[in-house]
Amino acid sequence: MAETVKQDGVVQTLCRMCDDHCGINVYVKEGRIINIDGMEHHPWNKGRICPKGRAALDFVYAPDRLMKPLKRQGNNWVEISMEQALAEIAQKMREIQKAYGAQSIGVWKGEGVGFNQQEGYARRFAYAIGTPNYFSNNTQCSVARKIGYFLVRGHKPVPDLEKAKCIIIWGVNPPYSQPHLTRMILDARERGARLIVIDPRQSAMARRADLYVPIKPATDGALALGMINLIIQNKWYDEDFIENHTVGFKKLADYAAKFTEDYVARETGIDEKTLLAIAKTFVRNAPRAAIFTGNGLDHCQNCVNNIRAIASIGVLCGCVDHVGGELISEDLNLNSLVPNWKDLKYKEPIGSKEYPVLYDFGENHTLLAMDAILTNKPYPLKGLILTAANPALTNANSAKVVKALSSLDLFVVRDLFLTETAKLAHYVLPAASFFERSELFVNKHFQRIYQTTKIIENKECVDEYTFWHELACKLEIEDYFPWQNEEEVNAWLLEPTGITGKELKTKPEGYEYKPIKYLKYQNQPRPFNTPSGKMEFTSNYLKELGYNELPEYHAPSYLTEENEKFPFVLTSGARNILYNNSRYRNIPRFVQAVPFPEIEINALDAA
Ligand SMILES: Nc1nc2c(c(=O)[nH]1)N[C@H]1C(S)=C(S)[C@@H](COP(=O)(O)OP(=O)(O)OC[C@H]3O[C@@H](n4cnc5c(=O)[nH]c(N)nc54)[C@H](O)[C@@H]3O)O[C@H]1N2
Ligand SMILES: Nc1nc2c(c(=O)[nH]1)N[C@H]1C(S)=C(S)[C@@H](COP(=O)(O)OP(=O)(O)OC[C@H]3O[C@@H](n4cnc5c(=O)[nH]c(N)nc54)[C@H](O)[C@@H]3O)O[C@H]1N2
Ligand code: SF4
Ligand SMILES: [Mo]
Repeated sequence: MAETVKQDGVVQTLCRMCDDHCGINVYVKEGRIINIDGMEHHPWNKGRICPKGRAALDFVYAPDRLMKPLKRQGNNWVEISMEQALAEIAQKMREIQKAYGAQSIGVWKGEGVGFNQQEGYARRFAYAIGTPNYFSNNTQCSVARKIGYFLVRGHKPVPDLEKAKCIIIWGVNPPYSQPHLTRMILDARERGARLIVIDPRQSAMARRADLYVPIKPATDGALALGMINLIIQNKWYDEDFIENHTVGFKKLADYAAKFTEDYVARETGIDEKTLLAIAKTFVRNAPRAAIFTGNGLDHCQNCVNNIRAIASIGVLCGCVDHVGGELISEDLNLNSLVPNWKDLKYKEPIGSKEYPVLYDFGENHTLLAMDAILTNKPYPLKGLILTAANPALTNANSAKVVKALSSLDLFVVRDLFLTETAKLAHYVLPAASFFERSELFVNKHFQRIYQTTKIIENKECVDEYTFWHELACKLEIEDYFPWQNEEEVNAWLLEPTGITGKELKTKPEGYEYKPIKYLKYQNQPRPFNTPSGKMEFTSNYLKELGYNELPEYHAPSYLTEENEKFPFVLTSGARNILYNNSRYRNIPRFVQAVPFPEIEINALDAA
């Protein structure tokens, strides 16, 4: 039974059943959370919550939730105290470090805790123990988009959905993955904005669109370059913006010339008329036009360059930071938990040779970690401390993942449940849920900061900070984690901003740290965060690494290596509203509603 921290009544905080952070009211009575509903005046979800949010109680009070640290003994689990577990883990870590070096231990943070403060702790811990091997779910999440956009623009834009006159929904499925954004898009549609959906599947959003574009998977780069070609040939671009703020226009124009209507139609399955309609609709409404992208573009071959091409369209049309266009959100100057990696003279991180760009963007490849564990190349990876991830289910090639994780000398998993991944561990540590911690969260769409409230407590289910802090104490590296608890961390993070935790408590709907401004790049000496300070249609950084400087299109292998035995193409993702990646499969009413994995297939193909 959880102990309550909060008195009876209503606590306003954020839902963290997915990474969207909707505002919620949490009703507490006699030591227990008894109900949850949406916070009316929260600008993000405006009182609405999805079924996962409503199921937060089933998650937090699940009967199969782990309440005690477990240690594997042969085929059995034995309960031990947190104190003993941490002491034994620290001892084993020292042995591995002595035998194989600091780099032989990896730290892994999963989507269960998202990309914010909790990620900062894990990265900081990796740095503190001297390993370059930090892994996260991001290798298989949206890092391709981050890289693609940053290479062209130096930032990842936020589509100004509320003011746009044309919205392209490209490889993203908001009704299922970010439900409240759907309302924003449909509101824009009601106001007269044109809606185009580019997706191989006729998604729910596609059925509401003015134009639905059923593209062949992973050929999005060809479509984008076809649009670019039309825009350039017809001089539909923003000459002024290109002249003053971009590099590589001529080279891009020459390259895109290959993407004629015929060629694009052959690659993508999109005919000439539709291609023209997409380009014209976008251009007519630009600069109040925005492309909203998602995982459909990340999870395929040629993803980074496909995304670079897509990122170039709004640049050509002057949508950058324009009202109703693609905004540059402004950050808040919080203290950073992540030290500068490049300060340390590390041994080469796993995957940094094969994927140097990924590494430059702060990630190491999780799939290559499996190879390193199994082959000891480029060097042994013997220990792994993993929190909030279930790679045995969520990483590609599950059989290999299971084999690799089972062969570690030390595998520690922190989770709320004994997952398929946890079952492979030597130690499983019970983790605090989001109701059991207080953290800061920055919503870049609205430029607001939030502080969530700790509502309940379970003695041995410590929060992420306490875990890293206590393990650091055992390893005598506590200087990196000098704060006594998360509240102290929050105060330190806030220090440079002048905002206090006390102030945040009075603003559950969020504290607007900066009002949204447009065209901020104008009159700035170095307007964009790219190597040239301009928007880059061509990348010298990539060229120096031996890659093509242009957003080159390569057809996916299912098109170039046709295989009669396998005539169909499977795309995964396209989320279910009840589940979040591997999560919530233990909630009985969800399992009842959707008991089996589902696949969507055309009836003719199925026949
Ligand atoms: N309910 C729920 N919500 C979630 C999650 C969940 O599991 N369940 N997961 C969360 C996470 S971690 C993430 S990263 C986000 C992801 O959410 P989104 O970014 O929306 O990504 P997906 O739902 O994977 O896929 C989006 C769309 O891309 C399409 N698609 C597939 N291949 C291609 C292609 O080659 N080209 C194009 N143009 N489209 C393609 C799919 O058919 C799908 O409709 O959702 C988050 N929200
Ligand atoms: N085939 C296919 N594979 C995919 C995808 C796809 O579309 N198709 N999507 C990919 C994407 S976008 C992502 S992000 C990854 C996600 O993959 P993972 O990083 O594995 O994330 P999840 O499955 O969301 O959650 C992992 C674990 O976090 C635990 N958890 C929940 N809350 C907490 C907490 O507060 N603390 C701790 N310590 N643990 C907690 C949950 O119980 C769960 O076991 O999967 C990827 N895998
Ligand atoms: S979308 Fe649903 S699960 Fe995600 S934060 Fe909002 S209410 Fe919670
Ligand atoms: Mo993700």
